[in-house]
Amino acid sequence: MTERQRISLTEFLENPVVRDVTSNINQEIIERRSYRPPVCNAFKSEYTGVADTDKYGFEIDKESKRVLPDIIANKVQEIVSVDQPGQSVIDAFSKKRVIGIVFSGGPAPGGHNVIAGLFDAAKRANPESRIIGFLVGPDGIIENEYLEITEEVVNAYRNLGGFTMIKTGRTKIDTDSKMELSRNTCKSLGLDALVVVGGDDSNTNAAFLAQEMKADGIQVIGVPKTIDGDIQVRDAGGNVLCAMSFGFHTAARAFSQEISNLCTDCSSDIKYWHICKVMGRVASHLALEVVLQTHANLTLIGEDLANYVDQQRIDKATAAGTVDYTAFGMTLRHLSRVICDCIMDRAAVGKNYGVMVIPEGILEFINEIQVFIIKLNTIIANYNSTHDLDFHSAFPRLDDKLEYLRRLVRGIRKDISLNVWNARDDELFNDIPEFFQEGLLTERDSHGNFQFSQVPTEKVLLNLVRDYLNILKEKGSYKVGIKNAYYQKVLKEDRLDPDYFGPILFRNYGESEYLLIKASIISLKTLRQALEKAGAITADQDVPSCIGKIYTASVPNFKTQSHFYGYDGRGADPTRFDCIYTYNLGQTVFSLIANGSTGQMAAIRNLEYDFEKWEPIGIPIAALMHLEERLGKLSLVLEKSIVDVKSPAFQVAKAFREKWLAADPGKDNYRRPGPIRFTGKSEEDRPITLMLNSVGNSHTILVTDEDTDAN
Ligand code: FBP
Repeated sequence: MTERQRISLTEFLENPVVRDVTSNINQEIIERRSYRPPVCNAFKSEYTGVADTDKYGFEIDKESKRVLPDIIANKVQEIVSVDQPGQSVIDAFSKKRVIGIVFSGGPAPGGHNVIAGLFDAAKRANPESRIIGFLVGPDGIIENEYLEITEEVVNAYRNLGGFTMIKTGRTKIDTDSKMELSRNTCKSLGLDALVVVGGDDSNTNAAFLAQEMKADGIQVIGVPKTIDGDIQVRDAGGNVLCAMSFGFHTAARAFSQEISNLCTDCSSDIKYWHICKVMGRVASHLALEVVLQTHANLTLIGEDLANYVDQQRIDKATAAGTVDYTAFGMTLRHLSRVICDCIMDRAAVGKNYGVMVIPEGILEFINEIQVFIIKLNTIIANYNSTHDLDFHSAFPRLDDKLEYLRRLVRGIRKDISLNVWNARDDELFNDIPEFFQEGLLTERDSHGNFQFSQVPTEKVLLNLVRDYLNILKEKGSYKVGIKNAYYQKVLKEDRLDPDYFGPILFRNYGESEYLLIKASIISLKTLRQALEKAGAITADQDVPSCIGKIYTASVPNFKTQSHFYGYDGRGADPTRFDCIYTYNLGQTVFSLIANGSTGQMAAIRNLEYDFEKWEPIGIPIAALMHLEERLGKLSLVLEKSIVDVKSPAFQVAKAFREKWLAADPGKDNYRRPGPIRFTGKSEEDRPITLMLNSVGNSHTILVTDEDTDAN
């Protein structure tokens, strides 16, 4: 044996292999950093212009007209290449500029490429232009904290996920003093333009900043970011201007890979139901994309539940000459019943396992819960403004909050003039588990949004599902189906006649591949009674062990594992789609700035088609705004786009619902999307929802009752 060399740990750490495998830099990062996304045709020229177009129209909100007068007349702008620019165009385009950029809200993969696209375009137009990144979100503008973005900084983050370069934050510039401080920062830095990369609320902020700083000559451009995919813009005529915010594709693919792994795992050890909550504060776009990517067994889409009508209840009420208002919209209890039915149906064919996807924002679409959220929003907002105190600091413990609500009912607290909270609310609220009460009373974010990510929605639903499954178990309707061939084998091994015992034990003997124990047999005691009653055994005989074995195998055990997919996907490195999309958004931002636009959101039209068809545009933000309840009062905000249950993507997912539930003796129908691959060919290079909607939009899809199952 060769003698082993003795070295110190310090020397060992210097070993090239050790150094290599412990380095922060690996091949993936090197490849990502060196990748240069292709640019849209318009950006191939040295100069670009913007052309106002009247092709698209909007229904303008009166309030928007009133408070955003200087940007309300903005039109959609198409970015066009300018091949033979005049000197004035060259001068304006290539002027030395200082451009500030800020990330606002939750991270979304691709943000760094927005900066890279902007940086490259700005430096190409004038190498002396400067890009400034405000640190930790809008607070960086308010407090004048920034990072000078250099070539070196940009190169370190090209095509990489997160917002790590300059961080992000959720502060809203919503008071006169914050607006004044922001304006001072922009002026003191000599900014020509400010770029706000954010979601619906942040683009709302961008519009107000654009209005505020118009007189100072500081342009403001928004960029549609959010993994939630809820910034989708159409004009009044339904023309798609922005099919999807950036980051959605990556997050959905990241979640899908994890969830697909769970599909593989659960169908291997066949003992768990995996309950996967996926992000999306309100809209269920991510859940919809995940089901299309993975074919998980059961996916709830909030928007679909809101439309639910319980025909049985209506018929019953009509027959009794009454109206049942609870028949419209899904209640939590009813939803748990729907879930239980799916679980039971799979168990009946021996599949007591599966994968269920629950959108984070599902509670938004459950009427009874939505009412609580709105009422509590109003109460909290009212308390804060009446007392100039924060409700959550004033009542830090759950008990204090509940006592405050009780006092409202008893009329002891007169904080709320309108009667928002009554005895019935209090009674219903006290009926729900403490952790859920706590969730519903959780602090709203700075934009007044309910923080669904803080509520263990899956736990709420699972508790109801478990309770109901226990009832079904006691009633004898929830059973694991026993494969007939297995039953035959087990009985024959013990030299018993399967055909004799079959009709005694099963409700469907001889009719089905999977046998279901009779509903009346719910314990060893009732099993023995059934056998005795049929004369198969006498009172002093034991239940044959093979029959005991079959019975035990038929008893369902609902074992679950819960998962939350959100922050992990938000931090993923962008898909190639998001890399290209965001880099071109950055280029679009620069074109809008260089052509004097303000109050516009950079976007790419035709994202749903091949790259060659992509068209960079500017969308007027003010025209998209409308009044919405926030922090208990109406505020002007950008409209969130939720899943359209008439969209081709949803209709396809719905048509495959039964097939993917796979409550039949056949195989499961899971799809393996695989990991996010930066290089190499992948079947779909953009969200499946977008692909289906683009194919579907060129057809009129007629959905009939018979179409509900595409098996
Ligand atoms: P944005 O709308 O800011 O992009 O954030 C969306 C989101 O990722 C939601 O899906 C989620 O509900 C929320 O952020 C979580 O927020 P936080 O990071 O504050 O926990």
